[in-house]
Amino acid sequence: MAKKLMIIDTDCGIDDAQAIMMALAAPNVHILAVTCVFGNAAVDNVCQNVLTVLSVCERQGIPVFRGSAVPLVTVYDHIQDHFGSDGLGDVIKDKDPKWEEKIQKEHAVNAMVRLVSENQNQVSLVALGPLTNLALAVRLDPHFPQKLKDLYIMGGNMEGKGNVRLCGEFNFVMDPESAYVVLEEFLCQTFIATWEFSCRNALTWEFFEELMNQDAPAARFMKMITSKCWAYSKEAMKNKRDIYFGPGFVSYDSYAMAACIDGSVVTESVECPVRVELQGSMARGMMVLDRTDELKKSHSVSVFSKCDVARFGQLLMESLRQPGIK
Ligand SMILES: [Ca+2]
Repeated sequence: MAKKLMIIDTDCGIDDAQAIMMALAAPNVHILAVTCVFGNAAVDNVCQNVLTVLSVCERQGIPVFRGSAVPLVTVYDHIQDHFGSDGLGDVIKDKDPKWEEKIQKEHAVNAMVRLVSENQNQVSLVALGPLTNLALAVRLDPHFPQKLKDLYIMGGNMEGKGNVRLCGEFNFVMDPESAYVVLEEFLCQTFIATWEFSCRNALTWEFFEELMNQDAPAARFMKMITSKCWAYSKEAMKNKRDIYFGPGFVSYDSYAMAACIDGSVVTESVECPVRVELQGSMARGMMVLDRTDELKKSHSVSVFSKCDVARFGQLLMESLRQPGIK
């Protein structure tokens, strides 16, 4: 069976690391590139984090590209240290002083445009951070979206609930203009795993323990980076998320990735046009679902609403059993 070609665009925090490992573990996936964007950490940190993840899984052959360091219009406001200031829980001591030499010289956006042009209608793009690189790609090449096979996004919201803002999700709030451009101009098949979708399909903390305590380098690495991170602390999560959705462990980016790897993970979706709000003091960056066709848009997207949590959990488990026996 031909492998699924994939480009992963990431702002590599802990959940991105988990999602990348899931792609690395998937036997049906060939990763063409990992492209980096600011978000959970500054873009240079993101590059280092991706290199670290690839090294833990012994997959250093996959090219890593540096992309946007700031949003399209606004200033990069590092609103919270959700996963620590380096994006991976601030626990990694031995940073590689030569990391920059391992990053490709080509800019991430140029690489995306090139790789997708070379493999037209074959590449799945999985976007796990702010959508700045994607917005720039469609500006560089207006035909970029139609050359994609499909697009998977972790971001936005579907019930008007937000994490970093009252009704705004982190990736979209970090660069609302880019999210707007992508959702207006990427007319390819598009799948969205929103914040609420991930939270509604949380796994139990018992599952989290079992996941982290597997006997493999990837699991030990994940256990280390989640060890001091409040976002992975059962006790510390008595916050907005628990108030809305009840307790549980959520690996946000992994849902979009799992859906790309195995479509059967998603069992129900809402098909409708969507738009990102760019104005307002409360709703800027919020995604709205147009179920009554008020916007008169020609393009609909699939917004995930239900997930096969058991299958999702299985993909997570397998992802931390790396590197596998060769
Ligand atoms: Ca992310």
